[in-house]
Amino acid sequence: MTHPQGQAPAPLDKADRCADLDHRPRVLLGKMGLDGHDRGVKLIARAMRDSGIHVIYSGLWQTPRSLAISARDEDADCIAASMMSNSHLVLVPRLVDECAQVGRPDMIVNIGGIIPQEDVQSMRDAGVNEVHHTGTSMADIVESVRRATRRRAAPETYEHATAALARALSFAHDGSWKPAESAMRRPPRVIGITGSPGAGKSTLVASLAGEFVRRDLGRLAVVAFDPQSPITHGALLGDRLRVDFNNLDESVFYRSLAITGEDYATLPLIIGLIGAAGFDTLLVETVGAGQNDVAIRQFVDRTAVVLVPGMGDSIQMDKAGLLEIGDLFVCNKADFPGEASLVRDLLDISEGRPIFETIATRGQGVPQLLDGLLRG
Ligand code: B12
Ligand SMILES: Nc1nc2c(ncn2[C@@H]2O[C@H](COP(=O)(O)OP(=O)(O)OP(=O)(O)O)[C@@H](O)[C@H]2O)c(=O)[nH]1
Ligand SMILES: [Mg+2]
Repeated sequence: MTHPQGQAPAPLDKADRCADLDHRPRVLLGKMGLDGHDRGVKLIARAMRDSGIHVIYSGLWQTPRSLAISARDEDADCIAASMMSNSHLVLVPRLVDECAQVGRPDMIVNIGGIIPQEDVQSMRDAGVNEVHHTGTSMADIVESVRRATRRRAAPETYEHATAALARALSFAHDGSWKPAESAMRRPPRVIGITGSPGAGKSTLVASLAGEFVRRDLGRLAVVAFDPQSPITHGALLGDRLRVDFNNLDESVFYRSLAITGEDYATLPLIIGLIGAAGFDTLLVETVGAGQNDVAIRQFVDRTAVVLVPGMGDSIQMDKAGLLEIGDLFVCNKADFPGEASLVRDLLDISEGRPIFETIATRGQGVPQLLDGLLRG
């Protein structure tokens, strides 16, 4: 069928519109149910990022439960759920309910999209904070996030241990609180996953997490870093999108964080809090790395460097930096041409360090990679 194009509101210029708030807002932007209309959320995500907000985009086809778990673990100030498929009357009350079930009865839920006027009251009655309609201006959307960004309660306010951990991580990462040494413990295994932007780190982590849970190898946590804008301090945290939380449910704790450059200064606190919460293994995904980005090495026990075919010739392999810090190498996107020559070049410089070939999108080679990561 042919649709008329929906009107997209004018974009906002890049400016930090949140510097005066109690803390930098974190918004979980997601879509539930079988709703493929993602044009609006993409525009909203960009407008939020360009206004100094940290946006965690959890992707399409979420269940109310997976969205609630994501909002709790990401310690979102609010969930911004975009509803375009006429399923709001069923899914939105379930979302509010699930937030309470997973330990965050106070989570603010804002919705927008195709919500008929006559349904607005029942959405409010279900516990929804704000209802927005098509044509809402980007400035109004940013305002709705500002209204939702209230003074944060202390971690111990939450009875649910994971909700408390998620809040403690927020405080530790933004520097407003430093946990006591006695409140921290390093998990037995801390593994860094680094490599150039788009190499497939998050897809690999998602696939590794699935394999880890299938094998019942203990409690796994993931911390994934994405860049923060030097202009607005906003960030689009898109690593979580690769993980299927509809399936993994609560079996993996996953937290996205924004940093400027390679400033991992808060990582020791984050590692310590996650270990103290009883996690055995922590995977840390770095921001997309360049040749010089080697800082992660000092925080983790082992580092996997993810490479993809077609990035250069064998001279690149001899350059100092990123390739030196790998305890093992992953040649991901092994379905791309040039894979054999990448492996050959890596063999020349690997000095016995293992090389794994993977196709992360299909889970191919991932069981072997997990074995390799756990062996160290
Ligand atoms: C473009 C469009 C499509 C595109 C989608 C492209 C894409 N990747 O998104 C295509 C052609 C693929 C499509 C397909 C379908 N569509 Co369509 N589509 C539209 C259309 C014309 C515009 C949507 C749009 O992009 N608007 C522009 C963006 C920027 O606006 P927005 O998404 O509404 O978001 C704004 C606000 O709503 C608000 N907002 C949204 N969410 C949130 C959340 C929060 C927290 C806040 C604060 C604000 C907020 O802020 C945004 C900025 O203003 C609408 C009609 C309309 N005028 O809305 C129909 C419409 C949404 N589609 C509809 C239908 C039925 C379908 C199909 C089922 C049609 C079919 N039979 O094939 C399929 C289903 C696809 C799927 N997999 O889900 C219906 C939905 C009916 C309903 N809900 O009752 C609509 C309303 C058309 C109609 N009048 O019948 N569609
Ligand atoms: N063909 C192919 N595509 C892949 C593979 N692994 C990942 N991708 C795709 O590559 C793109 C980037 O994947 P991500 O996992 O987000 O990469 P990333 O390294 O985490 O990216 P940043 O976090 O932005 O640095 C996505 O479109 C993935 O679907 C693979 O093995 N083969
Ligand atoms: Mg990533």
